Amino acid sequence: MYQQRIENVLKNMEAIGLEQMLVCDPPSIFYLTGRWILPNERLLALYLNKNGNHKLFVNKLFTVDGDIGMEKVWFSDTDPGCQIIAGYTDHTKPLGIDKKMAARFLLELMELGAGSGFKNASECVDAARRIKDEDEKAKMILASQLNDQAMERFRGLIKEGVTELEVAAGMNAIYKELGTQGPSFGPLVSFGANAAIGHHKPDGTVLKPGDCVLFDVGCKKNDYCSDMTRTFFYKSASEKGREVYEVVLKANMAAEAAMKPGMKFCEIDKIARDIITEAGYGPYFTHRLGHCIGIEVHDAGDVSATNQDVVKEGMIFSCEPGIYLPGELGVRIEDLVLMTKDGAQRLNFVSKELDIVQ
Ligand SMILES: [Mn+2]
Repeated sequence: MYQQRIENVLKNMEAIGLEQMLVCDPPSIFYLTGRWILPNERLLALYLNKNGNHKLFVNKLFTVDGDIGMEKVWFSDTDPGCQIIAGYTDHTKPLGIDKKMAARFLLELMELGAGSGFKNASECVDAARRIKDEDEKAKMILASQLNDQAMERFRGLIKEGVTELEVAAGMNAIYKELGTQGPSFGPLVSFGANAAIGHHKPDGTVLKPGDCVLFDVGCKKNDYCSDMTRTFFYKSASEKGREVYEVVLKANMAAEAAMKPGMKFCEIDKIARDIITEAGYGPYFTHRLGHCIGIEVHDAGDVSATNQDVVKEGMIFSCEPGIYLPGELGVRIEDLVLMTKDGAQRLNFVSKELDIVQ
């Protein structure tokens, strides 16, 4: 287990009056123990207690290699898992529960009186995960370096007559050649009007001269994710396409340049959104500016108009403004940034200048 990370979570629990909690989210359990366990529908829970008596409750069907610095409590498919957990929890104190605990397990724990009350405590873990330690920063930087190399090669897949599916197949092969664990999502490639459709999945659409080509791509390396978007044009770019591109680029760069610890996430979103709105495209920027990222491509926490949380050193999140003109084109430009005391340290270095591939 990672002692410092667990201590950070315990500190966050203390701040909301909790001495014990159950973590069920597999990425959070990986974050705290270094072990990936994917239980599907079965019960899996990491019990954290202020007194240091942490335990991992896990079905015997799964493998948890080696000493993880805490007791592993094994049960079988026919054992009463929730009763076993309730045999360890302090029934006189509130019990924190995370977002991934299935309702059927929580209801049973409530019936068993496993805590004096039950509290959503996801944020205790999520807030810790948002601030990367040195090991995580190094892994995130490497994943983005590989993603930069991948993007340079994806550009070379833009050729006369290709389909989105063919390009996507090429992208998967490139991620493999670069020694990654594969894409962290998608990967997404959209031609022309498809780029205006949120999360369009690659299909048989054939590339045409004048199309925009939007790549929203990321890979996993050492279990950490990268995520970047670049939008190219093929053969030519219409006047509208160029104008939209320049507005999105300005919004992306202005937000990145302004980021400082101590700001609120919503203030960063506003910088980018105001530029797009002033250019007359406000209604066509249809999503939040960004999201936190780490073990998951969308970690909890986002750069949005409603998030009042304060940006802190060590956070890594995306800056990805976009403009989507239905039936016509879509442009998005996305980097990951690491927040340092001096501002945003960009993790992606692929050129953002308008690039018309011939
Ligand atoms: Mn993203």
